Amino acid sequence: MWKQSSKGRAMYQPAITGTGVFVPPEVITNEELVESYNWHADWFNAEHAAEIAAGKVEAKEHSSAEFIFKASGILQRHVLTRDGLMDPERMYPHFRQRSDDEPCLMAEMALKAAAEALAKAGVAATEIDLVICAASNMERAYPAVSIEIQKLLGAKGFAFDMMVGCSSATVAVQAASDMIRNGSVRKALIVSPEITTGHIEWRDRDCHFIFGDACTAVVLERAEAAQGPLFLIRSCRCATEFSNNIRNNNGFLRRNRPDGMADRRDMQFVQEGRRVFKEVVPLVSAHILGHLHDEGLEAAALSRLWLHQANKAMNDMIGRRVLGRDPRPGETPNLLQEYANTSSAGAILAFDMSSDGMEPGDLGLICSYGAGYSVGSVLLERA
Ligand code: CO8
Repeated sequence: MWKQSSKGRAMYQPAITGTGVFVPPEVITNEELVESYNWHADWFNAEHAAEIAAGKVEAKEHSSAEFIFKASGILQRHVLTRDGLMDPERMYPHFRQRSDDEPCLMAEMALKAAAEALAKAGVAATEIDLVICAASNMERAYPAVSIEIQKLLGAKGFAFDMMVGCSSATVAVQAASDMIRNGSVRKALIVSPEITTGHIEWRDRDCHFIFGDACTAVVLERAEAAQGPLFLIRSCRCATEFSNNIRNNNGFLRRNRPDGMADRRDMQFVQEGRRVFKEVVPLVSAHILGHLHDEGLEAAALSRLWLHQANKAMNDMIGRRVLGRDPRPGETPNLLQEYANTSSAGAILAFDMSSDGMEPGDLGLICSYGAGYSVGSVLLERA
């Protein structure tokens, strides 16, 4: 399945031949989350009673499980550990110190998801010649987490890390599939280990409910090399447009700046949720329709729309705008109730868990969106 490019070089058809998911077993329900947050709010208000009375510090209001489900569609989230983040005086997870000779936490998650994706594809890790670790945050600056994963797998070729917020996995699919199409890479592995619990602000009721931890893995290769069922990658589209509405100021210059090492709110995830909602829905809907238009397709041609799992109301609106009607059950899979927003892993999680029943020739589209702003869509054909 290859053809000549206009310059006479071979071009190959890229395909997704395996996906894998690792979801940590520990769960926090909305009720448990709200109970621990409300303890924290009461403890905070008591600790700062004098400043609150003097109008110098704002008192914290209680969170509510009903609000969380109504505003987001989330009922629970999976987390690497509940240890620490349910402690009202701490409110962030406790991870044990690892030596530099042990796999880092992101690599450990990635290996679990990768094992499943490689097994489904029937590909040995030693056949992989590109590893991309695509996630919204990295555990360290260098050496690249992807290179550690490459070594632990025994993969060949090269590896790099990629950070494009919640769109990291789809931007990585575009990069890897273009390399496969051009022949510079034969088999690629994309992993998205998202430790969202490490950089969300659990002490802020506006966002404490949004995220959960998960890792996804995707194997891409030439369609002609596939050992089993596959999805042809018809095309990819990525777009970015700068916005401060989802931001995290933590970074390597932190200690160099005044108050840089203080416990500052902007060192964790910060967002203008309402504005994100209002601005991203039209951006993503137009992006998907533009992608389909460029492919000469109507939305009716899609049998599945695997959207980023950020907010149920947001995805219902995007589904309606793209399809021009209410999505039918299962057409825009929703996993938010169980997993919450798992950042860049979310859309791949939806694809992995909800692609059954598609027949050869059926089309589906993965679309993720988020910080940046960023949006990435991948048009797939069941083969
Ligand atoms: N309990 C009770 N009341 C609450 C709570 C709570 N937990 N939180 C807020 N309220 C209150 C507010 O204070 C407000 O009160 P008032 O009316 O008195 O001011 C009222 O409820 C309504 O608040 P909002 O207007 O904020 O409520 P919304 O209906 O807009 O819902 C959402 C809030 C759910 C955040 C919604 O706006 C949303 O989903 N927006 C889009 C968010 C989104 O998609 N963001 C993308 C982020 S993902 C991404 O890009 C990845 C980034 C990197 C990953 C980071 C990992 C940690």
